[in-house]
Amino acid sequence: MNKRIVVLGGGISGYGSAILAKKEGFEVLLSDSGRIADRYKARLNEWSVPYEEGGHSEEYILGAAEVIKSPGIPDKAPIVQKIRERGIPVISEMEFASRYSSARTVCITGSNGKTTTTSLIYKILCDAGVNVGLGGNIGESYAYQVATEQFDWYVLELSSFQLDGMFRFKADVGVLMNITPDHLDRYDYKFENYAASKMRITQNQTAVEQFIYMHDDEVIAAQMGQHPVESHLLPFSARTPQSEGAWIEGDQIRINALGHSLSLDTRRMQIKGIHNCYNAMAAAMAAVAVGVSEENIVSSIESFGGVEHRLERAGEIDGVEWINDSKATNVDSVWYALESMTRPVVWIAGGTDKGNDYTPLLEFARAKVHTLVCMGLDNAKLQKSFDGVVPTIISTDSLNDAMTAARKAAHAGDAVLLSPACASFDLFKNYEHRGEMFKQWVKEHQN
Ligand code: UMA
Ligand code: ADP
Repeated sequence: MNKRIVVLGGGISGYGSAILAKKEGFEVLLSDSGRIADRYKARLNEWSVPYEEGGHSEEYILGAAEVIKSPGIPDKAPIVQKIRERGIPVISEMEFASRYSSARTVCITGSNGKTTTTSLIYKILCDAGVNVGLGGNIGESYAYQVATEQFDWYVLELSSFQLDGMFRFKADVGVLMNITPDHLDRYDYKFENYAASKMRITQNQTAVEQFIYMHDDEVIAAQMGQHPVESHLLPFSARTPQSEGAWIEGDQIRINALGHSLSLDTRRMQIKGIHNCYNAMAAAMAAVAVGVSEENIVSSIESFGGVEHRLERAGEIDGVEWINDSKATNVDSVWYALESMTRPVVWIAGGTDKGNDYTPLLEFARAKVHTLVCMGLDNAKLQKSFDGVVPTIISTDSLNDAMTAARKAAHAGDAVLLSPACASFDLFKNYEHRGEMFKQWVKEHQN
């Protein structure tokens, strides 16, 4: 029997998969077309896992029984196309690792809100003393943890790229936050392909497993209309009162799920905005499904301070509040950022445009933003989109200039919001770098 497994990509996903494959007795090669980081090499050496870098040994790879592909490698990569032509199954780290784990899983996907909701569920479970691991599109490799830890539960954040390589995997509790356009370059620029990928969160589920999803999302509703879901349904909604599920009544979040009822007072929560109500509703129902008590859920959600770079308060200068929302790299996340603003706004936006359509932002921009500071190497599209909508538009091409302009434009009682709607790669290494620089500037300019 062919026991050869090839792992493509030597990042966090690949190194963990290769170690698990080795532990399970496969003949394994980790192959990376670029460089493998020293920290991963050290771990691979520790486990005597063979690896290559700077190219893929085609002949050897095409003799594999199965290939585990890292999520960042697109299907159009020549080596992946050749593997598929040979009919060799291509799977993801999640699919592979789940075969060797008896732990149950809470899996979270969506276009926005994955990391916040995943982190919140993980916190609730940790606070309640559940023996739980965290993985997927966040933190340590899931496969590496399956090789080295013994958890009862995993909370897994899943990107569409990870879901694409999952076939027999079944989430015990699946969570779908929303589906809005993102990553379309990987889906032949067809939104329906991306939406179908997100719906894989429900695959193989039966009435015994729970599917927690946003009831108000029309794309999800359309998908569920086309491909009925077998799972036990737990919807969350801002509008429609549900018989079972979660909804909002004034300042209260009501949850009635799996025979448990609880209420959350949104005024007592540290995370703000309607999107964070959705995140809290989803997290609370997931925790109910795991078996956490009502009062533990309420106290853990109330003490959750949010995740760095997501509407994070960076500090105050002369009565102006500075907010770091550097992770808002698409239009939908900025919509929720502007929605949650209660002060007049100086808005810093821009960067590498992903084919954005800014129309959904016009209403909030008109009502709440008095100055737009564009921060990017090419600001023309942003300027044109908000010309005549926002009274003052300033174009800058560095963080320092953008911050100085924002400080000048802001009055006491205003908020300066960095919520770019764009990727960061024109001026920064990544969104974290952009957020760090923003916070650093605020710190240096506080008295
Ligand atoms: N590579 C090849 N051959 C190729 C192309 C690339 O070998 O043809 C190699 C690169 O040289 C590199 C490796 O593949 O060394 C990178 O693999 P990767 O991009 O999949 O990166 P990982 O470090 O393994 O991280 C991936 C996810 N990255 C992406 O999906 C881009 C991580 O999500 C995830 O946490 C990790 O697996 C563990 O499962 C990050 C991410 O940015 C956070 N996700 C996207 C997002 O959130 O928007 C989806
Ligand atoms: P993801 O992991 O899906 O990128 P994050 O939790 O990191 O999601 O949040 C990314 C951006 O989206 C942040 O700007 C955040 O404020 C915003 N956001 C968080 N939750 C939601 C949600 N439920 N709907 C829309 N936007 C959200």
